[in-house]
Amino acid sequence: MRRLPPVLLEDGCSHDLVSLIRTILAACKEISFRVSQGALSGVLGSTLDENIQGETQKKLDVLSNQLLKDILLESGYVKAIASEEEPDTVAGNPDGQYIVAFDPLDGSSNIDINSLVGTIFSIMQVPKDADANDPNIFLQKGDQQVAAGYVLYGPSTMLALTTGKGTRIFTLDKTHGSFLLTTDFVQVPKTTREFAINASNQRHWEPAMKNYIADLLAGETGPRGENFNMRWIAAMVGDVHRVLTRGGVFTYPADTKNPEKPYKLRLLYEANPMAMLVEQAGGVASTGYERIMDIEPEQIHQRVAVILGSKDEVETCLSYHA
Ligand code: AFP
Repeated sequence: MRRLPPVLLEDGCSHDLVSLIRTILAACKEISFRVSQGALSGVLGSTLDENIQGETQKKLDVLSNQLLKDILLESGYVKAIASEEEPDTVAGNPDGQYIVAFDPLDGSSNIDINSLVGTIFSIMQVPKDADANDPNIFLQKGDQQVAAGYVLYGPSTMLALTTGKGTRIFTLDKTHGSFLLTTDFVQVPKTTREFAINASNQRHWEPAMKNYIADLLAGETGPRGENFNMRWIAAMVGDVHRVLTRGGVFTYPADTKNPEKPYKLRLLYEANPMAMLVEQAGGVASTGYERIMDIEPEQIHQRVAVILGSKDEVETCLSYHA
């Protein structure tokens, strides 16, 4: 089986980009080990702190953030980082040409129940003379990402990665510590009969999403004339991995539960990298009203509605929003 570095070099990625991706993966291997040790490594449970999103930080959130932050800032490739767990961007090497936005441990409510969690990352490029202390260097459209991926810490540790030449899946061979290519050029099936949404928010959704989901739930006796299956992992990495593997629609739509926070998922380090992975695999990623990777970000922790997955089904969902 082929290892990650030669695959990326054959795709025309620069040595620096390949080294940067390997740097991220070095931290992810350590996170994978800590996650698999669970209670034995003393990392389960919460800290007493909240992050910038007002969410209680889990010990593993803090640890994963520190591992990624330290290794990236010391690597020399990175001008600055933005993380879900950091209120502000953090400057690295002023001569670095890459910036990295990441969610160090997505799905943290799953940590203590030994369920799926993962790391999501987005890599962008900046001019050499850009100011490492200027947070505005992160305000780039998703289309400007040079690479995006996630590492899923499940029964096996898997990497989904794109550098703009398709989406590939690698599996961590824990005996050698290498990510080996296990699925080349992933293709999300165009059609599906599976969807993922947190249905407990139903009464707070916009009418378009209420109507769409009601028609799916009506099954073969409803307007769609087919039965649909529902799944919810409560970790976007797990749900998107299922979509990449066997198709489906994943959505975290707008809701009115908290009028100050109509969206849940973060644009720079959740929606954009997942949108790139899904589009590169032939799927669609939208807010319901616009393509996610067309959004001009205004803030590093900005949130958006997300509807992504199998092309035909996402387009059907979008037709309810038209
Ligand atoms: P964290 O990034 O705080 O771990 O949250 C995970 C997440 O943003 C996303 O991965 C899930 O799809 C979603 O939250 C789950 O939300 P619910 O709490 O509504 O199930």
